[in-house]
Amino acid sequence: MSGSDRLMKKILILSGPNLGRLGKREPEIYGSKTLQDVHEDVAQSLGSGFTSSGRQSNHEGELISWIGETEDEGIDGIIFNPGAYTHTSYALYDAIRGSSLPVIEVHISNPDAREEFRKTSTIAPACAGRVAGFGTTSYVLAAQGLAALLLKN
Ligand code: CA2
Repeated sequence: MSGSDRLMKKILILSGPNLGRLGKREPEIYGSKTLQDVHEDVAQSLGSGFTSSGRQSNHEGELISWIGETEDEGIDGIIFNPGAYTHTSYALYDAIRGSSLPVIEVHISNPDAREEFRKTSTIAPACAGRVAGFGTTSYVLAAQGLAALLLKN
């Protein structure tokens, strides 16, 4: 790792089940951008003091392992869209609680304006903040919020 790398704040963009199909199905709900497009939008929106990388998994255990490894990888904060695990996963809640990094919950749609089961987030109490309902721009807004938080601390 070079000296300048060490000065950069590292943001992980983490996405859960089915989000790898973004831009390919249900564009009326989730828009027409692919997850790769979204990762690039976030990277472009961040200032020069930040780097970002994106990962997606359909598997709860893999998401949990990745969250557990972030501190060792030198990551400073996480933007996390857990997909439908948002509404069911106490294991992801525990993983976020067990990490000392700030995690911002992000959603493309507004889960509170949809079906009843989407109104519960098991991870929300473990997160530093939440952005939802702005389409894929939610990821960019969450990155801006996280960047401000990281510069403050
Ligand atoms: O609005 C969000 O970002 C959600 O996290 C998306 C989840 C949903 O279960 C949450 O309630 C809200 C679903 C992601 C499914 O993504 C797809 C993308 C393209 C095609 C099909 C599914």
